[in-house]
Amino acid sequence: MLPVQHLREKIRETSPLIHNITNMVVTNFTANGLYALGASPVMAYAEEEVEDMARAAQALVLNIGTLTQTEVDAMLLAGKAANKAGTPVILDPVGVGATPFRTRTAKQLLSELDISIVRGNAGEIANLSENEVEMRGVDSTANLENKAETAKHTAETWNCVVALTGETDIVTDGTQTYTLTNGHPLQSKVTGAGCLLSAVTGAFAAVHDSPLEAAAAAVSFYGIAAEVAASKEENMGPGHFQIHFLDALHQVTSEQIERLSNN
Ligand code: ATP
Ligand code: TZP
Ligand code: MG
Ligand code: MG
Repeated sequence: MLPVQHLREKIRETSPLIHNITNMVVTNFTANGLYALGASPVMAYAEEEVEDMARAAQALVLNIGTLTQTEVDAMLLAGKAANKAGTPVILDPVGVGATPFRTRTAKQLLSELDISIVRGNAGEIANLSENEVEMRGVDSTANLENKAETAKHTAETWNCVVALTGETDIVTDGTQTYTLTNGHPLQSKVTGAGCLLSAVTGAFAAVHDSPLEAAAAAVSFYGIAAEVAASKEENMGPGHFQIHFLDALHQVTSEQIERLSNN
């Protein structure tokens, strides 16, 4: 059994500081989602301060959704400071495969930094190893035959934990693999659902030594919160879902975690 409830409580008790260098689309949603979970978000991008902020944080989340070269330089500085401090670094390789700049940058971050966990959709994870999968902007169009093999291969290639998400979620370190099925289709109709999950994964990694268990517990908790949110109204659309989802990240009970968990 994954320690989902235990880690969620630990986040609420210790309120870990999560340093995000993320994209301009999801910044506010990410900060609100981390607050709802019980963590402390901070967004800091300037080269003059990213090393100090990364050293002060309990996790660093790098997200290349709207990257610029200046931001990439700051990510490298922050990542090296976090590595030196032993702070977990999470990468969301948004849109890898859509343009050469994104692919090159994600691979550079993975080569030069010690990344604990990569969280992405099927197309992004496939494009991080030798596969070339078509992307529609930041969305995956991949209909991969074997997502578990793809995730494992990327985990082995970069020596990290990989969380490949979608209708079914795969979390693996290349040796041990969790297949998780909580979640709701409305998550794919809200921008930032993946980006916030990467930040939430950072919060779980901040309070647990095993990146594999932390990532799997984060994905499980997040999917349960989505199901709780979607159950609040009949015929719910993406707008109301987004609000109910933030509430659920805050309000999901231990009884709901136990009852709804599909692991
Ligand atoms: P994309 O850009 O392809 O939407 P993403 O980076 O937003 O990808 P997702 O793979 O959509 O990330 O994952 C975000 C969350 O949404 C995960 O918790 C995942 O389990 C959930 N999710 C996405 N699609 C579905 C679905 N059809 N059914 C259930 N859960 C889903
Ligand atoms: N464009 C650049 S970043 C971004 C968009 C739409 C947000 C992507 O968020 P997610 O969580 O991958 O859906
Ligand atoms: Mg999405
Ligand atoms: Mg994404």
